[in-house]
Amino acid sequence: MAISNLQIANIFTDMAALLEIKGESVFKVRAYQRAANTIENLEDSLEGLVRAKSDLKQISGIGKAINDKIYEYIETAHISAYERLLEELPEGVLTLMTVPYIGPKTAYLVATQLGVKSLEELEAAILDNRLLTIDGIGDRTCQIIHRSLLEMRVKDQRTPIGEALPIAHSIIDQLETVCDDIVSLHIAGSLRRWEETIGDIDIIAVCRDPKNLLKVFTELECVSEILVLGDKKSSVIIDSGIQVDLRIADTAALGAMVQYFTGSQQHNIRLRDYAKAKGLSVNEYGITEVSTGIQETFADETALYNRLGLRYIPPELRLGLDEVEWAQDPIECELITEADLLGDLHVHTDWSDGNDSTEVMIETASDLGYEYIAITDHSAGLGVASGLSVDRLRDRLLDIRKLQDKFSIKIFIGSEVDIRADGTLDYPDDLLDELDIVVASVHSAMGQHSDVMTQRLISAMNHQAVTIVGHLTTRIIGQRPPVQCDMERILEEAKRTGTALEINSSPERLDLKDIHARLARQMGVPLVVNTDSHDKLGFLQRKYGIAVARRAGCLTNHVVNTMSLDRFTSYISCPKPDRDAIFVSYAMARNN
Ligand code: DGT
Ligand code: CA
Ligand code: CA
Ligand code: ZN
Repeated sequence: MAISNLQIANIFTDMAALLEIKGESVFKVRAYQRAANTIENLEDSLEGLVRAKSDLKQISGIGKAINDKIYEYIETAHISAYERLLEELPEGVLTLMTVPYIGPKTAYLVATQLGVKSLEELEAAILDNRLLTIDGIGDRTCQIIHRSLLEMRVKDQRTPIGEALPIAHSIIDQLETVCDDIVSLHIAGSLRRWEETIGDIDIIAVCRDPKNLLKVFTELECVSEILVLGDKKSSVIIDSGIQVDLRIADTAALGAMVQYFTGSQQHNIRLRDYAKAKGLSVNEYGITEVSTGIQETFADETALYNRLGLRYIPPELRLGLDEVEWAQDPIECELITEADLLGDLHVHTDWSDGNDSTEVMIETASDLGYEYIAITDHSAGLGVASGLSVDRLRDRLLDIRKLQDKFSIKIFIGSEVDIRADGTLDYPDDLLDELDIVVASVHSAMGQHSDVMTQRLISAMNHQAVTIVGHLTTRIIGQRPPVQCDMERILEEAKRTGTALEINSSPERLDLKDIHARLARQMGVPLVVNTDSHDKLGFLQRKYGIAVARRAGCLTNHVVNTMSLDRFTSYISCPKPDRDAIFVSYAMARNN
């Protein structure tokens, strides 16, 4: 069986946690965290590299000790140091650490003092208040841990889009390889709508030999269970546990088929109600005039929407909200696209927890055609690996200023600064003043009460130096719940203080999420679509952030980093509360 990079990365992540519990040096712990991070983002397979006898120490973030352990694992399927660590520590520690808000220290205490070894035992300890006897766990934390436990139970049923989309593309590639008769393949369902999680993957095919396609689909190597093998549809479960449905359509009627199976169900209901009022009835085969019973078919979706007197509705908007009204507006308005972005304002390098050098990150942004980029490594605060101390950031400013001579893309000097638990920032004001861009984010004390968290975020937004609030709710989809806060108040304050809010494109975050981004857009809050890239491939994730912006109904001009360099420079040079006026005039000029 092939050994995946992720398997190895997970072992090093565990080792870092176990070493931390044992009280090993921060240096050593970070070395393992860094190695795990590097490996997760590595393009080449470690197994392949080891089989080719490559020196893994050439990879930045991998030293001798890690190199040897990777060789050991691939050659023997064991890492003895890891197994020794597991033996030394009480049973259950690693299981407990899968619960959000339970870190290594807490896991150790819970396992040793309460003898808790499983998630069921953890729940029992919560219910009879034993968990409260652990140092550092109060009522509030206990409630949050309980909520996380309940969320973990429902979690595994839906797949985050960041996992589902590459899988769908890989299945499409495989089908095209094994079947010559395919005319076209189309993604439908929630995946086409860019929902943040996907129940099952829906694919629609036009094929000269449908029977054969439906059969070879069930014979793909990744298929672990066949649910249906029919004439018009097959359904399978693949090895990652996801269901995939493949349906056959006719070319002439493809439009109605794709429209129907793209959904959402609520959108389809709205559309049918709207059609009914015009004496028409819509189904997956076409549109029928009720009075005559005559059915028309449509080769594409645009023709179908147009027949109803509507403009084409992008799948991202098919939420069953106001999109049918939107599509009646005679004024064309194009949703934002990836090509509209002219800069990225949240980027990490190997100076903090990124994996690529500053130059590589700048080059990549430049190749994307960006006019500007902000380098925003972490501040030194608690909770973030290898943030920059005040002195190191000062050195860094000089460094980056020098780099500017080599590039035509404008490099903004910035930082992702921790918003501390009390709402203050993690660098002194005079240093913050020297930065062009400050992304302020929460990385610690995420379990605060809603009132405290709301006030914490508002304090940060009131700081003159804060350009953007990053990944506002800190959620990790399916793993860490969002912080509790009063979103409407925060949006009002963002508008009032002239602070932009980030749509973080990382598919495990998507933060702000679609409905909050929509509310922000409606309230006139400036938005920014950032990738939060930790390596050069990270920039490709902008497609997920753009999808959130599109689902929020954003046009180009609702998003600040679509401004030209000149306009953006005047935007950030302006004292904060006045920035809103610049944004409003930009947003009013639709699609200029
Ligand atoms: P998922 O898979 O839970 O992430 O969400 P969808 O939207 O992909 O749902 P799925 O796979 O059950 O069906 C795909 C689309 O087909 C759905 O968005 C709308 C349409 N559809 C399926 N079943 C029904 C139905 O019973 N009624 C209506 N109106 N539409 C349906
Ligand atoms: Ca689906
Ligand atoms: Ca389905
Ligand atoms: Zn962050």
